[in-house]
Amino acid sequence: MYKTLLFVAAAVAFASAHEDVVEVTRAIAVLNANGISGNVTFTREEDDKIRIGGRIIGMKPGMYGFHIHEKGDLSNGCASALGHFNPNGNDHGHPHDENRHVGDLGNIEFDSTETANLNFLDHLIKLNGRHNIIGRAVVLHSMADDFGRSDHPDSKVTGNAGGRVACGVIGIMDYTLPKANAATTSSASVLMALTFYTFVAALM
Ligand SMILES: *[C@@H]1O[C@H](CO)[C@@H](O)[C@H](O)[C@H]1NC(C)=O
Ligand SMILES: [Cu+2]
Ligand SMILES: [Zn+2]
Repeated sequence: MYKTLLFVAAAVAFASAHEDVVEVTRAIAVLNANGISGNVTFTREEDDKIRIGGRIIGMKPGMYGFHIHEKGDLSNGCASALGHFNPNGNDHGHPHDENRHVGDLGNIEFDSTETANLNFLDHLIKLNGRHNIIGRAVVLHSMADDFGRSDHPDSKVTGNAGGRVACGVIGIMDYTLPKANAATTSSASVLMALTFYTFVAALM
């Protein structure tokens, strides 16, 4: 009983503290380099999946590797974005693989008008938390991603997708703010929990 009460008090305190966080619901990256231009949006949908949308123009018809790279640092062009975003130390893979980098979004296809219309879901990238892609970079490559399935030495690291032809930093577009009084609420809850703890402990 005593342990249950303590747990409830702690849970209440935690839930209130947890509210005190900005929740990003939509993000955008703008690409503009080497005659390639476009906008890529990332929208949070049901089940916390992310819908990738937008349009990129300027590549010859074909499939090209498309990833989230670790950093939003473009101070030395797309190179300083470093490698694929891989917080779990996995191998490079196909977006549907269990073993993949979080940043592995596979290939995007450019049609005969040199346009790629993006509209697909990913279950691993997120706009908040451990798999958060905000502040990192989207990178478009010069070749198709082989999903880690070829004999090329780079296959399991980069998908052997070639050079980086365009990149953009992923920024916040839409978000929900925590309630203005959330900080007060959460410290009040912690205080309540502590008082409660002392009270219950005194009864033991
Ligand atoms: C990207 O968005 C801007 C602003 O809405 C728009 O003018 C531009 O045409 C878009 N680019 C592409 C390739 O859709
Ligand atoms: Cu890449
Ligand atoms: Zn990868």
